[in-house]
Amino acid sequence: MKEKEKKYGLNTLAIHAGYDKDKETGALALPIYQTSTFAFSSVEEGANRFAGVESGYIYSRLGNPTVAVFEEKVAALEKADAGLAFSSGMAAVSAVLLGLLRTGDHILCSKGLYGCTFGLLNLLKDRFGVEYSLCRMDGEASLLEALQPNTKVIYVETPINPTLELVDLSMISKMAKERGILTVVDNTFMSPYLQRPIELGCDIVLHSATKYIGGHGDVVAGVVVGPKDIMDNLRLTTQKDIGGILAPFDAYLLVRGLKTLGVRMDRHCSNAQEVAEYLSKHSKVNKVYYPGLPSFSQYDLATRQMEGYGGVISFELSGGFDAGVRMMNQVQLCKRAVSLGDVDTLIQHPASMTHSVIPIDERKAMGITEGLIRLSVGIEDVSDIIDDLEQALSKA
Ligand code: LCS
Repeated sequence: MKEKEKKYGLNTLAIHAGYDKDKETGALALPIYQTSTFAFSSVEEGANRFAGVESGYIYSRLGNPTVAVFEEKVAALEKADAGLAFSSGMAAVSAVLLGLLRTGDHILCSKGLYGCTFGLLNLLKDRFGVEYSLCRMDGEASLLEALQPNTKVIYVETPINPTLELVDLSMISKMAKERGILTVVDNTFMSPYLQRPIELGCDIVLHSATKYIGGHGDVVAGVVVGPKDIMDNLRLTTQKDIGGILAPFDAYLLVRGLKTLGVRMDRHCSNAQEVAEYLSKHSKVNKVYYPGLPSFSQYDLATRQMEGYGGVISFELSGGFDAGVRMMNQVQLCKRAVSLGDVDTLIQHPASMTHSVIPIDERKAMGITEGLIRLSVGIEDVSDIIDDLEQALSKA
């Protein structure tokens, strides 16, 4: 973050960090540098850029001005030194894990992960000999028991997708630091507006920017932020050489989306709170998982660690899976779709959709029952969302 930006609040940074105006034209909206390559004014200039003795662009896989603004903005919001943008959340996750781990290392993960992250861990284990284990991380004792002498990274989602179980980030970052282990947090469910793991002592934060960062359901992207030395290393290795980079137009959409992050997140939170309270009183609903309900088992931790409870709710219908299918087939305003964090309300069934690649026993251990439904509450009028759920539930 630039020195003069340090005094700004998150809403100001979301609009202004990383870009002032175009130096040549004064264009206030971010220009889309839709170019694959950059012309050098001399051979010497090209050689100096390749040698790293002169700054400047070379080729868009190695850096692009539109993409750089997005990277800087997310880094400013997450209070990180630097950021790297990717073509998807999974490109970001794989660049981080491949960049930090080598054969023989162990990675300790929260018990509950996005399905494809789980798939990637298995690929790393089977093909590259990187061991992983899953741990509930519900206290220092369970973490101590799960740590191994070769643990190099602790990787957590919090809230965990889709059960919304939380991990105490201050607790794990402290234990990791004492042992020289890096902590990586997938902050997709919260966005930097609601949770900033680096301020809680964690090292690296990543996002599926497809979700709240973009916010409008029109781009698939990922971003990683953290200490400059680690980001520089990832930029020159797994970002450059694997090459899952972000396109300039997508970076433009993300920068545009980020400008309204705060107002969107406030509305996601207030709508989700009302919907969660409505669902928790409904006779056909067995259980509601939402960190903002005082009945949520980790409500105190949520209140301490997060600046809002987020927009995602999971719930179980008393009629089980069949009732869930009936209900999901009745919704009209809420869209039957995976993903989350869009301005539109989305409803999905993790066991058959986002988490279907996880074997059923593992899924059960993660708390993903067959009848669990996940709702990503949008920013429509909340009364319309509740009316739609009411008519769908009446037929469940
Ligand atoms: N991390 C989390 C927590 C996610 O929820 C997802 C995608 C990813 C990483 C991967 O990001 P992507 O490559 O899709 O940008 N989650 C999805 C979901 O819950 N429904 O559809 C995708």
